[in-house]
Amino acid sequence: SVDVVTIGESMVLLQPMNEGPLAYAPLFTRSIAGAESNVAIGLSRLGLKVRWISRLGTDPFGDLILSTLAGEGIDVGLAERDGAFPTAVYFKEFKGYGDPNVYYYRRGSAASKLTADHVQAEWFEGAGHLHVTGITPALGDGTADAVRAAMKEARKQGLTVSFDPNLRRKLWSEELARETLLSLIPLCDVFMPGLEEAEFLVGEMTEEGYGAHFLALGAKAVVLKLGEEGSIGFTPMAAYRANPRKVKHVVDTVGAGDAFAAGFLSSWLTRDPEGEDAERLQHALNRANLMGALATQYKGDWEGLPKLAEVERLLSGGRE
Ligand code: KDG
Repeated sequence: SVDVVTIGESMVLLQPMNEGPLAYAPLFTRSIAGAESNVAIGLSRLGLKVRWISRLGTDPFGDLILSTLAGEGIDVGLAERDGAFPTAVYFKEFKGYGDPNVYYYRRGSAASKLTADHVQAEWFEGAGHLHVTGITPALGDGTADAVRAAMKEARKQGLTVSFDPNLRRKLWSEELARETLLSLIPLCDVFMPGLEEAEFLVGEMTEEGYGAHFLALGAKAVVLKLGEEGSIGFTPMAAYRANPRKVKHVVDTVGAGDAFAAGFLSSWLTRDPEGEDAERLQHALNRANLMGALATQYKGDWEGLPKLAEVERLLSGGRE
């Protein structure tokens, strides 16, 4: 059986060895990344069984992504290969402060050719939960339909669904992004936007206002990421604010939201679902904040993510 299925594009990631303008970066390290596979790695390290679904070229970079994720214990057996289109690549540019810039080389990739016709009932068989993001619907002509079809099929088979809007402004227009992301919220159980994304979607409100608004759209839990301020979660029964986990030195913020999602879901999906909402939110948000914080301390989207024993040690007061 599988705890979590996730669907989305992963790319080869090239990171300059040094800070500074990408145009003058002569040396790179090579990794892989993608919001959904970052979540998959986080969940797998925390002890959950994860299946990752995507489309890759029949190229060496596709092989690299598969072997990396398989090496993390993730089931990649249902990922498709497509000989007609390539695996995508992206680059980071480190400035030495703030969020790194990202440059995508992904238009026309194998994953961007995902359509609703590809969505298979077997992707969800024996699984408990589906995690999707707002990146996939931004990728191609049919990818939004594919995400919608996957969310519906998952629900039909009794899975719960989480949705991180992961707004990537470089990938689509504001109007289409807003309309599409809003239309997917009623299909999810757990909606996990950042504060800026919430504002992008529905305009400026209080945190409580966002919670109430997204619950009214159909989510059963809303998790608002507040960055350095921590996070706050809402269900119809409860609200809980979790203090941020302080970090000594931020190296790379890319992937922190995915680590947060993995931390939240690893708790939310596995602890007593009959428990009190406030207590469930407290446990899940504290783990999520820790995971997000740890992800920022290492270069790369997921390399710094901890295993479960380390998370438990740190949350019970252990030192970093
Ligand atoms: O959340 C991290 C992602 O942004 C990164 O891995 C690349 O998937 C990616 C994307 O589309 O931005």
